[in-house]
Amino acid sequence: MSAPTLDRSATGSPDEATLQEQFDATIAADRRIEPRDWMPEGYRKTLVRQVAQHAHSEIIGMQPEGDWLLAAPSLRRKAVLLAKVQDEAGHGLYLYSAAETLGADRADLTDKLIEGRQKYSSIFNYPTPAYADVGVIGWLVDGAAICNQVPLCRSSYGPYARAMIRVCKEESFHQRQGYELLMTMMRGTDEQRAMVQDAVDRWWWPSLMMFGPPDDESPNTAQSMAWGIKRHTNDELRQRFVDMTVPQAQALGVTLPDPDLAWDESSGHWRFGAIDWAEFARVLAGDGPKNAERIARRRAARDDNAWVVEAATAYARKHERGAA
Ligand code: BYC
Repeated sequence: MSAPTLDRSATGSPDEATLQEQFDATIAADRRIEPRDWMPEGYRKTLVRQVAQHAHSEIIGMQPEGDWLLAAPSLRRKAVLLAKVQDEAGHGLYLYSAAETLGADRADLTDKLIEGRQKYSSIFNYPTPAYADVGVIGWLVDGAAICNQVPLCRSSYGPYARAMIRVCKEESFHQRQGYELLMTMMRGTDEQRAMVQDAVDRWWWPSLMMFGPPDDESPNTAQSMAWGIKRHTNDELRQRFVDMTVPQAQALGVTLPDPDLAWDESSGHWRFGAIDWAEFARVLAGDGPKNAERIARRRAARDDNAWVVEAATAYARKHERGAA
């Protein structure tokens, strides 16, 4: 449901205090803020930060799996992977469009990403040396993304929440294709099983880091939850992911690389070991295994394809003039 539209006719423009009151009432009633509505500058900035970072993650996230497009082991696997990687491009496009409804400019956001002034998810700075990585990304990375993004379908900003609905449907397909790929490999040879286990060992901890810093070190969570942008804290979603994933690992027949992982009867949750937050900080600071390569490739894509943007812009202008 959208926010009540302000009546600006009787007394001219309402003052800032009235607008703030109206905004607070919309949030308190759990209704959506739409692009036409007044919003506090902090709310707009927080959304641009999160939505842009999310969009960048989708686009940069095409690279690790994209590396396997030319080496997929069969035509079927290639078609599935191609569809998945194309979906990620689509997610990036919806999200850049959502950011544009907040007044952001897409080319400017891309420049900020390339210049290191905006972030993208830490997870995409890890390498994909084996084909099993494609399956593990689908299972763990898309699985973590679903845990994080399903609640965002109820985010208070309308265009972001609506984009998330379609994104989550597609992520479910991604997660299943990954799990199915891994099940096939686990039914294969000893070498294939070893390849899956090695990929799980490499991706497990970075997947837990995707949810962001622990709650007591997350500067943005409290305000983002008060505004209804985020619906759960980082630690709540991380726990949900672990609880969901451990039985899947058991069904698959792989071991999660955490000696402290144990079922806690009293809380009804899986307890897990300490996350290496120093590694997370290093990756965020640009010092992960693949940071430089990911950004160099994104920069080359922007520069090499600038002529397409120029040609499309000139074509659109010509048609606008014709219509006028
Ligand atoms: N990586 O206060 P916090 C996909 C930053 S792609 C990097 O907790 P917040 C897929 C955070 O930005 C899906 N940075 O922040 C695609 C902040 O720094 P700034 C990606 C991280 O925003 C292709 C600082 O740390 N999903 O599914 O309240 C193939 C403090 O954090 C990370 C999304 O983007 C990280 N992991 O919460 C396959 C979800 N974590 O900005 C799959 C949308 C934290 O102040 N985003 N930081 O400089 C969110 O839900 C939230 O932004 C986060 C962080 C939970 C990630």
